[in-house]
Amino acid sequence: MKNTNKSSSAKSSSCPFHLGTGGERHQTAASPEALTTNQGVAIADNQNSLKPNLRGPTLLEDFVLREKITHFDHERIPERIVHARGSGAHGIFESYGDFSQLTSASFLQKKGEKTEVFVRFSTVAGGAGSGDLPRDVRGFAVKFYTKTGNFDLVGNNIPVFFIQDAIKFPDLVHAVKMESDRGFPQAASAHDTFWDFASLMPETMHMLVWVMSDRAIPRSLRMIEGFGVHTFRFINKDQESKFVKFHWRPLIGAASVLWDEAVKINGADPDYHRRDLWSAIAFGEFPEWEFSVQVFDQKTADKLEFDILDPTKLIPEERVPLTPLGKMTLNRNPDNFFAETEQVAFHPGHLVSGIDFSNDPLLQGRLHSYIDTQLSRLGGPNFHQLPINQARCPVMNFQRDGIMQGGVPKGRANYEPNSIDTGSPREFPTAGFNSFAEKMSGEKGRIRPESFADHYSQARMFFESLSVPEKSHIVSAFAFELAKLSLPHIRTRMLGHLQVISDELGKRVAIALGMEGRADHIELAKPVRKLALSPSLSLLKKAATTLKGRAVGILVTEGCDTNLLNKLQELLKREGATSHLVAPKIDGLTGRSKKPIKVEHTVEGGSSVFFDSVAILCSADQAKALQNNPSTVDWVRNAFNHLKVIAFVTEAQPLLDAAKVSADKGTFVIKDEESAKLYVARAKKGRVWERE
Ligand code: HDE
Repeated sequence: MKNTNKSSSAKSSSCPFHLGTGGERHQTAASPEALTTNQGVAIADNQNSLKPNLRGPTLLEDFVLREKITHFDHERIPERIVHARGSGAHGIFESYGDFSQLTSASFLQKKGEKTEVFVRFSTVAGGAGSGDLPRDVRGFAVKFYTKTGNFDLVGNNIPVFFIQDAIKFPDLVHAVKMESDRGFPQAASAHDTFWDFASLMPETMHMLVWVMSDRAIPRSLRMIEGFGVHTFRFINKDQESKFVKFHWRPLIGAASVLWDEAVKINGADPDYHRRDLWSAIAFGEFPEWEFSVQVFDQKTADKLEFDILDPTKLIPEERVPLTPLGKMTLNRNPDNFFAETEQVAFHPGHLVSGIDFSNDPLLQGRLHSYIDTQLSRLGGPNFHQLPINQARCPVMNFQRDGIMQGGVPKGRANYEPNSIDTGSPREFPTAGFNSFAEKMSGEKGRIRPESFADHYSQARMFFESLSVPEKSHIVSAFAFELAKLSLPHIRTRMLGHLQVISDELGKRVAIALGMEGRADHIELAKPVRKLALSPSLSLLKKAATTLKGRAVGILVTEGCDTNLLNKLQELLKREGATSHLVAPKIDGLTGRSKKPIKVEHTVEGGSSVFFDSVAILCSADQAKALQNNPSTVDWVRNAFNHLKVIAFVTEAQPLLDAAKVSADKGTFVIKDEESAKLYVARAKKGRVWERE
């Protein structure tokens, strides 16, 4: 589709709108093109509206003004009711091989087959202008522009969901978003209505434990896992079908921040995740994910303790391992945020041959919602014509007209079959989309299967599969959220549920709240079962030993050891980390070598919460001076409190003393390359959990 905002002939020097170089107002380039209206009419005056006299009212006939203001008025389209805040990127998916045994999906037929993708990551509850680090689920939506049509995998970074049936979604979203009478809180689940709803809906329990876990406060969008959540089907060319669950795994490892960091980051840089994704791609550090499926047949499904159609349950990898299918690399930032990230329209119903739905009642409801939402969000039924949504293969049908019709269909026949236009498209039984021929019988009704009734066993399995720090974070998160409630009966009801999920969880949260013995009694539909643990659900147990994609903050001062700084930066670069210089001042800094040092942040602007690890390279006299500087002391103190591995030169000791940093397994004195290497080796292992 052509960009219609610009006259396509305007580039030619013979264009009537190509201005000369003499005397025009506000002219910046040597020979600029004329400003025009959207109808291509050159604008003579872009500074003053049309009036009947010098001090008179503005005239209705000023079409230049009215067009400009009208367009401006509608610059924001209605934001997504959920997942409003998002960040997008273009990329490539590359198939690892020929998976035709499993699926006839065209993008999985050949090793090395490349398919363009566009990905949009998002938070769920907040508005488009909210911060990047609330405690929330992250959307992970991928549009594959395959040569046989677009396939949208519209998933999340958590493998299960809050509810089992689509009919509850508006209730869930109303409950979690800002309360409708007061308009707050923005992007936060820590309020009465969310916990009221959740505590009355036991099916939310498993998801609640996930949302209170570290998964809900990711370190970076490059470091989240992704899940299709529902069970889908693969179908091969012989119409044989297997069930699949979709997974994305970040190649640099999944990681999270601490809650205290999340709170501080949201204040210090609400665009932290968006900036991080954008910068990584801009600097050629392309984020990568492995795409896998858990493949299983009906026999395996029958053996599982849960119904595979229940989206509040997962299938542990220990039961059905992942089959890697390919790799996705995000390698290009959008050219225009609105045109691409905002206007991209995902829909779980955008499916290609070889993939099919399951009867998961949550997925089934989504199939209506997404196309419906685009009608008002993007203004009509032609949203597929927007460049970001266009299929990369021919689109040929008899759908016509409608608001914002961007095409000019030719020919007389706009129906099928027809005998007028012999070249017009026809149905294609062999390679067209065919649904799996599933046998169905039974009685119609508003019903839910008994096999969906156990809401606690997997919640317990998840909690008990985690490491000690991860469990503690869940306890603190529940305590934080429940302490925020103004209605005590919701708190005691929730404590009742937590007690059922796990004795340990219930007790620890109750103690943290000072409410031991106050939990409500919860009537269970089914007894809780003891399930085998699934260590693969723990982020820490499978944490990558790497500095790839990680950021190291280096505090430098006037007169610091430039030689050591260079060596440290070189070592970090070799490990794939980026180093960021932070100093008391942004300009005019010189090191011991008297050479100027280019600084990226001041201490106030470059909080240590932005970094995965820090190094303190100050000169002796500056360390003494900075002892009395609260921002610098906080910078160091926060790094220590947030369990970061810290390197420092001996000259920095007074500053460390002021920040009450005591030596431990995560603090390293560095003086030369050898000692810096020891620091780097430990920093690769991540946080100093012993310190927590
Ligand atoms: Fe969505 N969801 N959702 N959702 N969802 C939307 O579609 C909806 C659900 C997810 O970056 C909306 O275009 C219903 C599960 C993502 O543009 C809307 C139900 C999962 C995104 C909608 C669900 C998701 C959305 C809002 C229950 C994980 C952002 C704007 C039946 C598997 C996509 C839009 C993007 C967006 C409806 C449940 C993921 C209103 C009715 C489960 C990642 O159509």
